[in-house]
Amino acid sequence: MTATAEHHPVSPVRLRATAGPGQPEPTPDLEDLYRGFEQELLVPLWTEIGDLMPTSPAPQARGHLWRWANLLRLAERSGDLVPVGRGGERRAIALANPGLGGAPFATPTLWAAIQYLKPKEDAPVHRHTQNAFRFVLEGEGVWTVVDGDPVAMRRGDFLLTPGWHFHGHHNQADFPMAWLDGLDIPFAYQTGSTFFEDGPEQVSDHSTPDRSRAERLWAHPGLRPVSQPGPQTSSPIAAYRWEHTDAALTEQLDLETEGHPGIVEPGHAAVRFTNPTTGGDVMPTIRAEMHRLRAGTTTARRREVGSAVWQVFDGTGTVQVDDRSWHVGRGDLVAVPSWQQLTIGAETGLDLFRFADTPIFERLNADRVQVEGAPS
Ligand code: GTQ
Ligand code: FE2
Repeated sequence: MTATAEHHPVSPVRLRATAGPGQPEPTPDLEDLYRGFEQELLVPLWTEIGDLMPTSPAPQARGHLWRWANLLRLAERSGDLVPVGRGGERRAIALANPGLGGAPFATPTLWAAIQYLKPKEDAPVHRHTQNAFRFVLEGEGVWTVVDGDPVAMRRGDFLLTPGWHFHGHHNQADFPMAWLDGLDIPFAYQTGSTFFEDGPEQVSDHSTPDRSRAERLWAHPGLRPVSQPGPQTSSPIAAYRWEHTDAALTEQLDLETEGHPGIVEPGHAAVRFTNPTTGGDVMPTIRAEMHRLRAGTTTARRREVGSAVWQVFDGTGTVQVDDRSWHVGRGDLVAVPSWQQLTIGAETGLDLFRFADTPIFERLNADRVQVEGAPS
């Protein structure tokens, strides 16, 4: 191998001289110039401008549906065949967006996975800079232990594991449990901002308290402990319980019936999980919400900068992303890429969990929302 070849073993850059608006005349001299660019790993803007700077977002990610029944079947099979322990860390199976080249990314920023833990299994303790949450579609019997604080997981609960907190999971029941994990793994991966550390192999505390210490300290509506002033990066509430989320949505719709304000749009109630120390999103990179549509309601067509994943919690309906539409039921998951039009129609009453990367774009003043029929 020559010194030059070592410098540029194989240039990944391939440039083609093509005719077109704003393009120079394809000539042997131009081809020569382009080979020179390739040699030096250079790319001119004029061949790339359409892709790089579209007039509005043209994401590589695609709108896509994953059926919960299929995820669950494969998770159960993984339970038969794949151990959980140090190294693999978790029996978690990620949604891979078909537009993202096979990477285990639901969207360019968001990881979504089904995780499966069999009776009496422990998922080892670790911590990482990635922010994580769990959302429970069905089942119970697993406790996630966050910095030594065991947090029960049950249907409808939304649980937090913010970045750099040690966490492991243990299943104390006689039956397996599956749930949804959401993390900002793709964002951390693609920006090279990832740190990871092992904790003890075994979860040290196998106790099964009904309420975590974090909830006992923090989860009282409108009340915060005086000993803990000041804003915190992520919400200290380890678990947002379904009974509270459900009651908030029920009351929004009841208020609508009584003629009072509070809903998003007719027949559509929604709540956002928040950090009580700031009033903002639960974690720096992830927004999470619960939506409830009355039977027969269709949401306004809406698009926004940033990507999201929706999971049907209960009921049936249709989800349309740009020109694709799916009939959905309990547990089904849909990835919604940036700036693609979303419409949801409720066949029955429909409850949906949603998470999105919007806080990133808000922080950068790059957020934008467009709702059809609303003044822009
Ligand atoms: O449960 O700690 O789906 O670290 C991916 C990475 C779950 C977890 C995932 C993780 C976890
Ligand atoms: Fe983790």
